[in-house]
Amino acid sequence: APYREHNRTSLTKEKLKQGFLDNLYFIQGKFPTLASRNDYYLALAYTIRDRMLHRWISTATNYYESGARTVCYLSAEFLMGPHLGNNLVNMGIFGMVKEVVEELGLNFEELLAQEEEPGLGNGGLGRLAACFIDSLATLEIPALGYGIRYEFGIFEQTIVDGWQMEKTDKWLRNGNPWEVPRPEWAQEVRLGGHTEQYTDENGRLRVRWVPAKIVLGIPYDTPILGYRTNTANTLRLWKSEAPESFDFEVFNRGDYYGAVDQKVTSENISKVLYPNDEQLSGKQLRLEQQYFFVSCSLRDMLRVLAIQNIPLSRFHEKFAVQLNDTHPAIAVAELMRLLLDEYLVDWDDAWEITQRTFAYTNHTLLPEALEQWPLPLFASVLPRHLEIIFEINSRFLDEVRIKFLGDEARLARLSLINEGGERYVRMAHLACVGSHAINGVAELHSELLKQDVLKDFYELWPEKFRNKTNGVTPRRWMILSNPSLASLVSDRIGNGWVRDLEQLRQLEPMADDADFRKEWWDVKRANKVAFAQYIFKRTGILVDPESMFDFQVKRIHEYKRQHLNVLHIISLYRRLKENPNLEVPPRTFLFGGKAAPGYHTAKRMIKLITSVGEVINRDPDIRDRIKVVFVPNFNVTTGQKIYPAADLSEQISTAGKEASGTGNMKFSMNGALTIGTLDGANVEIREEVGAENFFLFGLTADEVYALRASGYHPYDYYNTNPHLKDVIDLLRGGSFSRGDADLFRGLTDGLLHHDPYLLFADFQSYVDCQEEVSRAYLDRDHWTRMSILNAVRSGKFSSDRSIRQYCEDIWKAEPVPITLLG
Ligand code: 26Q
Repeated sequence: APYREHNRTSLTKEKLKQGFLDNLYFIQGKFPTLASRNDYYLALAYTIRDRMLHRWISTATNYYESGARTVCYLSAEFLMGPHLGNNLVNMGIFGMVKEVVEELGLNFEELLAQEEEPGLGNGGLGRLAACFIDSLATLEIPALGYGIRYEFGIFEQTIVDGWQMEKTDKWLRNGNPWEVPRPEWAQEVRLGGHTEQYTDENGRLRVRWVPAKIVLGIPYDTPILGYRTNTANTLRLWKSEAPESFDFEVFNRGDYYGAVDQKVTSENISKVLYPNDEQLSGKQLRLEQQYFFVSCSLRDMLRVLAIQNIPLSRFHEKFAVQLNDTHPAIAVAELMRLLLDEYLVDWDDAWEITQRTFAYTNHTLLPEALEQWPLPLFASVLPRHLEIIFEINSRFLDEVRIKFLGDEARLARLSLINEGGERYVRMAHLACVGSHAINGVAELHSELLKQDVLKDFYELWPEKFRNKTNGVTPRRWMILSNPSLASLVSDRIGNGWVRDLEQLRQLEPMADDADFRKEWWDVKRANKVAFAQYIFKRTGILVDPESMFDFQVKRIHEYKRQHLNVLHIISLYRRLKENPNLEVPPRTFLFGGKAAPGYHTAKRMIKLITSVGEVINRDPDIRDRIKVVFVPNFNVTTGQKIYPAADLSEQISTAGKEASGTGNMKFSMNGALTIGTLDGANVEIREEVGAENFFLFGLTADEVYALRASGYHPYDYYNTNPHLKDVIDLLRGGSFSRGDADLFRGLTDGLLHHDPYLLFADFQSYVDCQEEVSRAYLDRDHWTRMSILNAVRSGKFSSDRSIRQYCEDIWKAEPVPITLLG
């Protein structure tokens, strides 16, 4: 068995150490006295990568030979977080490698922290994709993640004078040891230009697309290990480049600078991740990005089909392609185009293959967030696709006409083209029509899709609609981030729970065991101490680990209602000032999250949080009782420190607005209690952990709907609720803006006169519920009991469960266990 003995693949401590020093010498070209921390990190990363390659190659060979059905997860975002620690956990060598590193006199934590996280996503949707590819590998499902290798990921956030500042994310500056470029599998992508009709040699009328430019997509592959399996799947991200030959043509015409210019334009396509909540219209580059990675990915699948000698007619049997939201929905038109124009397949056969290939996941309930592209822009980037979309639409509307005779309004609502004024292509409609399955990401969300956002499609094709409640990987979000909790659990029930999270329920009886509760509390306490040190280092604010750590971390958005949290904080502050004898436990309110750079209200919400914090944290009467902290730059890395240190998780979106949420699951798994509305997956978390272990407040989605229908008047709440009035008046008077009554005028006026997310309607219920939380925290035993029950009843929220359901119900994909070569 040559590979098992090999210096670069063996998992013995001695060989690991040898490999590490070899890599420092032969890859970094350094010896210990001159090596930087980054040299050591890279040497270590390569040592681990060496040991992954054998599994990766074995996996590829096994898949090739089995010809197995393959899941392709198409996503514009993969928010992976750092690879090193996760790979060590999944390979089962975390402890051994830590020892090796420490025996060499190095600081292991420091080396792990040296990795720049690949932040190739905005938030929930991108992180979900990352959890899903972890679970796919762990369940030994043949799968690839396809996406874009952005040169700049999500911006880095700093806070200056209480405001968010953005810095570009240069995650590749020190090199990326986890990826392997595969230039031999590059794909050409056409863009722009026009179409022409011609008659082929058989006398048939055909269409030719004459593009204005061609760019190259270079795949960069990253191995994705399963947890203690031999499987190493692939994340394949495309980087755009200028094709040599195309450059050359321009060069020949004597236009050297034009050629260089072309090169720059080509490279721009994969340059930067777009933030969500950005005004879309006119963002040609974003449409080009979407088409670029989709086209590369579909052509890559066709390449695999060809080398495996599988006929084109069986494309949908070989590949199950999941569309992560509408960002890759252009795939429907692109597969049609490839089949029709390049492989000369008939329309009906092409359409059948297409529909049987794709499935679509929706991630939003905000109608304004549904992607639509202005027709002129679409026509100029993808002229042939627009023709195909018109043809799909015309055939589709014929079908609707037969089913709903004479219902013209319905036709207009269902059409792939929004014709009300400016014309747009509706990407969600394209995804629905081109897919055999459509799913939401939590029970409530899937129901609301059927009743509301996609109602017309549901009435047309009820059989296409599914629910697949989101999940998160316990490998990153428990084992790696909260090792003390993980070993407390494994000490009692072994480690079967890591692959089968429902096993945590075996610990339910331990909630009544005082010794176990003490150990549980101590773990939480130690995590809080560590986080308090982190806060001090990052913000200079001292917080008391004895206080309740109350977190709201997520993208900053009005519908997520960080400002409702702030209104409660102001109300509590006011009550404590008025009545210093109030018995409330000390609490640290922590916020984290990025605002889209162009979303001005969200940026002002950050300023609101930091401004209220500044007043409270300085107030000598209050600062030992409550503190307000904004943790800068919330991302995967900081998340891994946050969830284990949380007592309370704020999930307070307006009911009916948050599709699922996944942070809510990470908190609960780590023993935080939730204060939340009946929104997204909160509903299911409450079902699982028990209503008595969950702090519920606020209107239900139905009540929200009814209130809006009957006319919502936020000003009436202000007038009739003196507590609310006091809070708003303090804000309006400048108490938290050093007398500047204008700083938050826009926010308060918006609430008083519009309040689209019903903060005022939920205010009193929220404040009352927070009082209940405070009372509960005073009873440490009872709180710990609830904390334990939250964690051990969160088995449903493993992404392994989600992926099993996708495999069974949508993808029809089965495990292929990997035998290692050699
Ligand atoms: C679209 C067009 C142009 C530029 C950017 C975008 C864009 C990018 C990202 C739009 C939306 C997103 C991200 C959405 C997202 O993260 N949604 C969240 O998905 C989670 C996983 O299902 C859910 O848990 C959250 O409820 C949902 O908000």
